[in-house]
Amino acid sequence: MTGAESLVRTALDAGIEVCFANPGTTEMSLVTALDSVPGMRAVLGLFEGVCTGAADGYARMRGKPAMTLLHLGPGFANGLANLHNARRAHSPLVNVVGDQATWHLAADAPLTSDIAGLAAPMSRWVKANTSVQSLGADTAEAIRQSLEPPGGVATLTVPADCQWSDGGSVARVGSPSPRRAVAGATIDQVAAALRRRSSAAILLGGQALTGRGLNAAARVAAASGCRLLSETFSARIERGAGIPAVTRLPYFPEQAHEALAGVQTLILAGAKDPVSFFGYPGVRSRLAPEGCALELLAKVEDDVTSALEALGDALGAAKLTSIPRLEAPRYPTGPLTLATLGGAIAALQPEGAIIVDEAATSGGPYGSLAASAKPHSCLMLTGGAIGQGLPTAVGAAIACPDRRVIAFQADGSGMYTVQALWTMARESLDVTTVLCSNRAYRILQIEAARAGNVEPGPKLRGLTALEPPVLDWSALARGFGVPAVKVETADDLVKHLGRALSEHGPSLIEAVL
Ligand SMILES: Cc1ncc(C[n+]2csc(CCOP(=O)(O)OP(=O)(O)O)c2C)c(N)n1
Repeated sequence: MTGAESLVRTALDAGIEVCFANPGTTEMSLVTALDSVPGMRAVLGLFEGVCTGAADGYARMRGKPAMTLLHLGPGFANGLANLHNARRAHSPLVNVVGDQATWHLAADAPLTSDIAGLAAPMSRWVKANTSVQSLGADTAEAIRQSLEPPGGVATLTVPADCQWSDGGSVARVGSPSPRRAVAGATIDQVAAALRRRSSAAILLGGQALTGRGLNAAARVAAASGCRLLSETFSARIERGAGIPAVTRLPYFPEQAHEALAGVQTLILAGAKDPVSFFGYPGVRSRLAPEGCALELLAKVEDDVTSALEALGDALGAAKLTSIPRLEAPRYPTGPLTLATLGGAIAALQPEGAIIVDEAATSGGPYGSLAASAKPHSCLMLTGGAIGQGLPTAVGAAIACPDRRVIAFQADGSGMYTVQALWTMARESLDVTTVLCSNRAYRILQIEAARAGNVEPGPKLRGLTALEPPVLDWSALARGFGVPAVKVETADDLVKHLGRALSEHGPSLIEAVL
């Protein structure tokens, strides 16, 4: 068995089913092994950020890692921004990065670089494999490390000669540690705080945003009268009719302060003490009001859902009865605005849809309507590194082929990893992209205005406008093999979105705002 075959067999035995790849010469033995050892789906991404973002989306939906296969330092570096988002999402993910043959490293050939140095900031575990004999075991350890709660990015570099040489052996993946159970004393302490304080809120993150977590949190809220908030950017949140709704902590600090105003005790359940996305002059980093007491119920790596359930029991909470109604969908008509755009998606999204939300400033109204739409999962931009949406949609569609994916996508962000459209076409994925064409980096224009720059100069205007020339998204999508239309009214959006969602395969609707 070659080293490459030992790696693929070890991964297959551990349940890894997909490899998102953009290979080069130093990975060709691994590519060959993907044929000689059948069983793993190999998906080509035309930019490494597509591969890493897709692996992130896959992990968020399946709770287990996909593999990426990337080419040396430069190829790996192209995937870093989406690995940053994956790290913030606590997604289990295994990067396999080819390296020069062990004996060729010292020659310092042009593509040689410090891959471990590039990997460290975005990975929880990095190892350089150095022998064919240990490649199976190194692969198994990478997989185990990715699965250690709450999940994370593991990166293994594999020299070309360790891949092609004989002498490989399959290794078994050790069990990751279970999630830590929250101590009874902590549950009692938080229950006491909830009984004592009139104004408390629970900030939910990670596992707390699963259906089970949200139900448990809603019981706690019903019994104690506390408010429920979710972190601003969730890796995954279950939402819609029948699922308890929570208030998303707003992005801008003034609005976040408002959402938290009057909270005397903030309980953290799988979320961190919330901070402002950026520092602004005269604005504190922390968002909770001064003097607000913090209670840590569970860290993101803990068994957060069981802790919430135990908290409900400690408070004597009843079973959950009231759940949001499904409001009859009303199809918007008239001009295309953010409200009609959001209304069309909320009305038409099928049950069980996966919404990948990188709509940026175009997403606000939809966010408020989503709680009463059909139940769905929503994946958000966890690390703020834009260009996550389209790749994550690819990964989510491959993870869940029987669910419809809607990529709700801002135009500026979409351009970073636009090649993901080609993978959607190549793999015939059921992804409907609703592209919000506002032809600007609107958020940066808003930030400039907030900073007092109300009359932007030509450079600021030039660096935040995406026209001229206008990005012809319908033409771009068609160029990547994805059928596309351009719509300029709500009526046309409803018509084309309805049709796109009823057909198999990818499509893109360019919504001109
Ligand atoms: C990788 C990366 N590069 C640059 C930025 C800075 N940035 C944040 S938002 C943004 C523009 C977003 O524009 P768009 O996606 O069109 O959304 P809009 O603000 O127009 O709604 C940029 C360039 C970033 N966050 N991440």
